[in-house]
Amino acid sequence: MILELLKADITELNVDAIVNAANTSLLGGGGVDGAIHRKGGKAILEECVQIRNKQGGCKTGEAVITTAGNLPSKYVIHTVGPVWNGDKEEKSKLLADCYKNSLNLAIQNGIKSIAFPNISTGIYHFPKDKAAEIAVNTIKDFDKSEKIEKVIFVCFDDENYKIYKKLL
Ligand code: AR6
Repeated sequence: MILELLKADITELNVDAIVNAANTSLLGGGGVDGAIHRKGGKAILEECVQIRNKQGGCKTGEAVITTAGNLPSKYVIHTVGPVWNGDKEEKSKLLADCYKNSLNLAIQNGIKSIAFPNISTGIYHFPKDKAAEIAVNTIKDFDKSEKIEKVIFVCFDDENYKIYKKLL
């Protein structure tokens, strides 16, 4: 598994799957979620609504998959990061679950290249250095890593980019 670091807008990447930092409603929001739905168009939202009707949204730490509408990637994997408050251990575990469950879903769908945003580090206020450590360690320790060819960490802001550059 190749690990790559990019400072970019994740909606512009031509990879098998981009990951969305969604919320439990799956109905869109601000940040990267807003950008993905805006650029991807209504096909993504329609599939999210179907998933909601079937299973009632997506729990924190879990992941669901849709096609990518008008985006250059083939799929969007929507995962829900934890809101940072209080229980650090519980929130850290949930953030690691986001990365693991997204990778497992990727493997189930034959995805070879996947791009992650810095889940929970925007509106959900997870400390950026701690989140980056969890992201990198979880990906490095992933037990089925031979099934994925490339993981791209996509940073949007300078602070995250600097943190990841140091870690990687
Ligand atoms: N490409 C890549 N990264 C981006 C982009 C982009 N186009 N836009 C923002 N980021 P956030 P969260 C980065 O707030 O903290 C939504 O309303 C951003 O700099 O998008 O998990 C959802 O619906 C930050 O580092 O997600 C939820 O309600 C990272 O993406 C809530 O926000 C994550 O920031 C989720 O909050």
